[in-house]
Amino acid sequence: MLMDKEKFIAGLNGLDSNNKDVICLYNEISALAMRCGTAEAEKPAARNAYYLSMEFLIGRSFYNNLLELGVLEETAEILAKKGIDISVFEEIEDAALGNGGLGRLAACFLDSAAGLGLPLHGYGIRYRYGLFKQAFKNGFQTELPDDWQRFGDPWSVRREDEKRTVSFADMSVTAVPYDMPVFGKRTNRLRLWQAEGSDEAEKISEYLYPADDTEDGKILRLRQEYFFSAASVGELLDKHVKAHGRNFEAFARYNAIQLNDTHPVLAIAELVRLLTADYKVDFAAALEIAKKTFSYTNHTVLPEALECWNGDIIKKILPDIYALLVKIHLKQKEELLAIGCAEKEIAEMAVCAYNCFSMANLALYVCKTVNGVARLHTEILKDSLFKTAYCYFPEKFTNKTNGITQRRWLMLCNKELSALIDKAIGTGWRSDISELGKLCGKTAGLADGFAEVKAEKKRQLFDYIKARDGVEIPRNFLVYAQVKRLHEYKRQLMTAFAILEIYNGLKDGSIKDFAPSVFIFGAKSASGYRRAKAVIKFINEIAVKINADAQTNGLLRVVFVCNYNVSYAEKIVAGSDVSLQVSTAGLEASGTGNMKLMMNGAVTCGTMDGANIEIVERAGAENNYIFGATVEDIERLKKEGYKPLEYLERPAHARAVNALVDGSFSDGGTGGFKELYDSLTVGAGWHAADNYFVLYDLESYVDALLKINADYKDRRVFAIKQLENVANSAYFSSDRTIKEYAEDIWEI
Ligand code: 26V
Repeated sequence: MLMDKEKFIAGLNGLDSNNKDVICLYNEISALAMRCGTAEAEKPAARNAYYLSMEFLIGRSFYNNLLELGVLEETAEILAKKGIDISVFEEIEDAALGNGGLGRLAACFLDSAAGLGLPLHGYGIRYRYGLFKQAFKNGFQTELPDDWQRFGDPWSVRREDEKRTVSFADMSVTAVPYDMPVFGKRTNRLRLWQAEGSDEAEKISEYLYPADDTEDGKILRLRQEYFFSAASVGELLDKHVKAHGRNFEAFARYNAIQLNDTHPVLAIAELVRLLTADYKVDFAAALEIAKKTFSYTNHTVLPEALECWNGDIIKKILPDIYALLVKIHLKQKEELLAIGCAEKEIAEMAVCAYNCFSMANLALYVCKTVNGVARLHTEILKDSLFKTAYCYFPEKFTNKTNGITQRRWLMLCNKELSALIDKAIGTGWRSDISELGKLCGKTAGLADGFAEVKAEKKRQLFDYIKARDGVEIPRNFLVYAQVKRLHEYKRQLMTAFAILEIYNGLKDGSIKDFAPSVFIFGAKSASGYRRAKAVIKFINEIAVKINADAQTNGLLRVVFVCNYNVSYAEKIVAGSDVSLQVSTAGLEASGTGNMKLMMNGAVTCGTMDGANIEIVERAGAENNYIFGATVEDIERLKKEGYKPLEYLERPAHARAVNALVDGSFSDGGTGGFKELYDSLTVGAGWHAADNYFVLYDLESYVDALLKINADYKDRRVFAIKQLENVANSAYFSSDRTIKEYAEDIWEI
């Protein structure tokens, strides 16, 4: 028993709800669940895995925790008797301690591990303010602080007794742990550190991603990374000594540490520092222990995201770590020479080059395993980004295709589809997701039921959009959705051009028999990312114009929902028909939104990139819409010399792209639209024209969108395609991913 259910139900029945507002009820019910849910002590596991991550994008905990505890339905019933609709708690906002895919993946992993009964615990930072709240002012994104704790934080427990000190050259900081239980078959723990002690100290856990375009910003970022890495590793080592004495050889036998991207990589240096300085372990032996303990996951191939720290900055705030990094660097050089690496190869793999410390190279050198997050991505790591390291250490490399938790992304966000699945194949899939495959072969018979479910989820989504964003969408419109962070490589701008081409085609009559459709966007842009912000403004301008056009608005609408977050995503993935995954081939490491949409029965309209490839492989090319340049095409284009202007010769493209600069839309005098236009046509100091190949792929993109639109006319056939995606989505459950990590890497 995970929870004392009787106690919870009795407590809930006895709850006096009179004159209490939603926030008060939320806190009381959550606290009751915490008291009943954690009554059973965590079974200690001999060997544990730890997930070190700068981000945990948890979303709203209330419904998810009650679901995991097995009391969600009863809670809804009891509250209904008291005259309270359980959906009122939707006004409690998300804990958004992450930016996007990487942070949400961390949350899905914790959910899956607990669900499978595997001892995986999270370590991260308890930011005072999470990812900013997005507002639109005249179509421009503005950012507001996300004061997520204003609703209280009933799911966390502050552990005063387990606080620690993290030292920097110029200050000591107290790291106070806040524990969040992760419910499932076993209760695991997410431990988030809060920095305290002085105003300066508190700054460390104040903001997720403080701007790092200044030296002060960079130092703060480095402090954040070291702060949570050192607190976590220090605690693990203390616990080890308590349990096993100074038998450090055994450390890696009891602890597996997964580094979520390069952000926590300093944990490696910290472990070596503690072992050598506090316990007088010999340096080489300490490094060997680290080599057996750590594993590293890479989440992007974009060079601007691969962290390198300037040696002077490290030396200034972490002198001991600096000294150790130099030692590690020299040891690495010695080892590489010994196995016969050439100078050039050593330089490519070096922990330090020109006084810059590469966190990726440090991870590659020390970690037991290195993994990419989709098959193609891992291949790219091996062939390009980490080619030299792969050449010498091929045994380190492994692929772990991402996944998503079906509990939040199907059972919780789509009760209607879940019920349909129950009826068709029984409820076994709820505890063993591989049973979802039993839907294969039954999709034709379920098509009508599925179409009804989709219509209902769309109705709910459109109501929500109307209430939140004030945009009306007529019933039964075909829904194309592109929801993800805003980045040039994800090519929301290409979708904007495609919409303009369709709009122009509807107006001049060249596009006929168009099934009424809406394009839904959801995305936040980094606050200093000018081009991404210009894209948001551009799409908002397009939406205003198209939605107001009485000639076409019965056929085409556009909405950019404001403040897209986990809770909004839950509505959109359930209500969409088409999942737009149109990144430049080779650049999206995996994508996970693609999996959420697939599991809810959206067909993928996408490029051969990231996990799209595996999605299509499983759900069938005939049930999805793949278009555009492949990785090989892009390589060839780069070699041959890509000339984007040639593609602008097509009048439809020219008209759409010129809309940026011909006065059709206003960027409020910011120059943002001209900058986008120039980035496509002439390039900039740091890149060639159209370096994300928007113009190259635009034609085949529009064709794919129109093909989908035509196919949608046969609702039954289209519903079968959608169901084939649901039926083949089990592989993309994070339960599968976590099992692979547990077996191949963590050995838990
Ligand atoms: C970080 C940065 C920071 C500097 C500015 C440019 C830039 C661009 C991208 C990133 C991405 C950071 C890592 C990340 O979030 N990767 C995402 O990880 C997901 C989970 O593995 C994966 O599904 C997404 O494809 C990948 O983009």
